[in-house]
Amino acid sequence: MHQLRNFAMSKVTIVDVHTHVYPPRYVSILKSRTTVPYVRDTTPGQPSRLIILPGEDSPSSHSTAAGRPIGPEYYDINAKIAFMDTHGIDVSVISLANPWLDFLDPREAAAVAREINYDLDSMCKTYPGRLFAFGALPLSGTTDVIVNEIERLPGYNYMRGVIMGTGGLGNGLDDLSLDPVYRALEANNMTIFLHPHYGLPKEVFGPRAAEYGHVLPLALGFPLETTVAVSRMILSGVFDRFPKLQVLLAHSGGTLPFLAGRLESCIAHDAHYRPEGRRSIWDVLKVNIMLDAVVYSELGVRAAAAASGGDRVLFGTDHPFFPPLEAEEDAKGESADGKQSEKWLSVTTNYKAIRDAFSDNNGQEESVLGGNAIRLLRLA
Ligand code: 5CU
Repeated sequence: MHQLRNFAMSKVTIVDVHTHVYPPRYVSILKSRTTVPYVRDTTPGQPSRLIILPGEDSPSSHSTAAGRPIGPEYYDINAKIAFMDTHGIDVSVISLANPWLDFLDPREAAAVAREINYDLDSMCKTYPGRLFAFGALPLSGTTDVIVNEIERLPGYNYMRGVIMGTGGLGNGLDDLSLDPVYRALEANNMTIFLHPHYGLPKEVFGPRAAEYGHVLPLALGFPLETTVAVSRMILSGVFDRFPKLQVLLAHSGGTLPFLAGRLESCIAHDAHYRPEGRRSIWDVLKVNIMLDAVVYSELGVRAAAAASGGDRVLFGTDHPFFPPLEAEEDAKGESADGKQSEKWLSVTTNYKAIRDAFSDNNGQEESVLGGNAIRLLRLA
């Protein structure tokens, strides 16, 4: 059994780039809704449940497939800091969790994005130096509205990019209508944190899928969704048109590190797809892509480092998702203080994967734990 090194005691600065929050204002929006996404207040004494994924809105089931209990770790920034302290994390780059602002009426998207970004920046201000943020975009609005919000972000102190799902304006991330958005992000030095939400069509998982809770959509649907989305960006030439655009891929890029060679080969053998001057996927991986290390295995971290370079892999936790099961059961929507000091298996597994992946490579582990994020996201 490995002993986890106490990173908090060492000089290594640990940065978590994949850590979410639902600001209270956003929780209020979810509470006002009755269709996915929404927060369902159940019977008194029971925790409210966060229903965000397609198909999890079945009140009869108490399994994980019927949403998750929502406690302060989802919306209270003090709970985030307590979690960071428990796990030796010095700095977190917080982001709104899925499904972000995708579902908003286009008429309200601009105002809500402004408010949520203000809330995120204000949370960062409460703990100067410990928190930075990826903002949210009003993607249901017009491109003018979206670009306008991007141009506001550098005016905040703590914004380092934006979190985006795979839907774009409704037609995915290879949609040419997104070019003004990519142009504005590149010009304003704002990294895209590309994160899944919609998964794969449920038919893919077969008629018994519900018996397996969230396992198939989260373990396979999420990473494959990201893989398809970023592959479409590459194929449509987004990185040829915007060669400085930076994209951080959730969950170590899904299966992109493993399948990049196959993608390259299929391109080389496709008579119908012959774009002029196309950059290779390997080049894009090393120049435009960063991969988080939220993959829970040494093998996965090694693949990420082999694909993008150990200088472009960044530690993350996915907090507040994947809590210990007992903490979920205890979440009563009140203070979760009693559970703040417990280490989360999801986090210790990722620490161990990073340590094991770089056991023979001095310095790389520290870079992945924090140095890369500090350099690439300008957190110094
Ligand atoms: O457990 C989940 O549903 C999730 C989710 O929705 N989003 C995320 O980032 N991680 C886990």
